[in-house]
Order: sequence, then C-alpha cells, then structure tokens
Amino acid sequence: MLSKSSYLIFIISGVIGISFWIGFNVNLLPTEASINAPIYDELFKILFIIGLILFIGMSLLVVYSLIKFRKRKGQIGDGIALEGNLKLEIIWTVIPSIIVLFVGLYSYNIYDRMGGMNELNHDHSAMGNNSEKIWAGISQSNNNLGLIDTNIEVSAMQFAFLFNYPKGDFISGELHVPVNKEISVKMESKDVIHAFWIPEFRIKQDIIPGQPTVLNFTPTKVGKYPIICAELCGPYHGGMRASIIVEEQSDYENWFNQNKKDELKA
Ligand SMILES: [Cu+2]
Repeated sequence: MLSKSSYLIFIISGVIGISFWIGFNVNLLPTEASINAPIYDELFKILFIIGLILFIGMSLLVVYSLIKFRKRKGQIGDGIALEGNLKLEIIWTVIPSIIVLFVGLYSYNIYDRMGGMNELNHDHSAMGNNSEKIWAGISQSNNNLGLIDTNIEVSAMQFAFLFNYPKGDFISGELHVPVNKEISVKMESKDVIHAFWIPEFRIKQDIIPGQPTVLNFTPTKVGKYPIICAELCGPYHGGMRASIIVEEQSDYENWFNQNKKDELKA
C-alpha cells in the first residue's frame, strides 16, 4: 500500500503533467501572422498551463471532498468545528504570491521583447551603464527585417476604419501591406475612443481622439486577416471591422500603383 503522501505526490504530478501536455498540444489561438505572435503565444501558453493546473486541481479537490465528507447514514450535525490551520494558510498565501510575482515579471519580459519598452537615452556615461527603460507602446523598432517602408494613416470613426496612403494620395477601405516589412501606422480617431486589433498579429492599440498613436508591426504570413474595433464605441461597435491584406512585395506594389492618384503615376 502506498502512503497518503505518495498518493498526493502522484496526483499532483499527474495534474501538472496533464496540464503541460494540454498547454503544449491544444492551440486555442488563431494563426501566428506577425513577429509579435510567437512571443505573445509563449506567455499565453504559460498562463493557460497555470490556469489548467488550478482548474483540474480544484475540480479534483471538489469531487474528492464531495465523496469523502458526504453525510453518512445516521450522522447528525456537521462534525467537530475547525478553527484555523496555520500550515494550510501559509501554503495558500505563499503559492499564489509566487505565481502572481512570476506572471508579473514574465509579462513584463514579454512586453519588453515585443518592443513595448524604450531605453531612456540620456547620456549618463558617468553614472554607469544602468539601462533604464520607460513604457513606450508596442513598437519593435529594433528588428532588422526591413525598414519602415509604408506611411499609412489609420482613421477610426463610428463605425469604420479608413486607411490613407499619403504617398499615393488615396484612401482605402482595406489595409494592404507587404509581408516581412516593418509597417508603421499612425492612428487617429475622428470621434470617440476606438481600438485597432488584429488577433492574428497579437496586437491591439487604442485610437484616441486628439492624441495620435503610432503602432509598428511586422507581418510574417501572406493572407487576409480581420481588423476589429476592440473598444465599445457605440451601437454599431460590433460591426466595426475591416481587413488587412498581407501580400508579397510585388503584389503590394501592383495594388498600390493601381490605386495611386493619376497625377502621381509616372
Ligand atoms: Cu470602434
């Protein structure tokens, strides 16, 4: 016969093992279509595994308690009153604290790797090389895949997105971008707060009236993906969608040349 603690260790390792297996084999997210996506998905996987461990562990505990502490035949009352369990209280304080701290630090690391933090670049060489960083918004300006090649302005209004290509002097209802190039879009709202969300790129940025925001991203997969407004902006918010079309450089150039103002055509 195994001892009680061996059973416990066996069950806990089982729960952790199953959670890791599900976390690494069940993919709940849409396709990864930008260089942000794999970084973001790393964090999602870890959070998903932690959630699974808690969910499966709790469910087993509830089922166990239902059976173990059920009312027996002839039983009267609730049994002996219990008051406090120091060991248990320490465990349920320490474990969540460690998890929360870990998730916080890890999220910061992911955000930093997605380009969300900027070096504070005032030259304090005399003060040593502590690299202070400040919040900056997702930008990824330090990747080497390609230079910022397009100059696109996104206007958001109730209830549509419009994409202005100043270089070609035209406005499009669809956002066309070349693949594997860093794209920089300047976003402005005409009325209320909207949010520019591309699930396949794992990016989302608020669009705020009177305060233009810049969002940089690098698509890695040719295809058509939805752009969704992710900020409740009015009665037709649910219908505020557009598409982003990621295409090969030559296809993008063809599309651009077909659409640009005649005066600009060589
Ligand atoms: Cu909106």
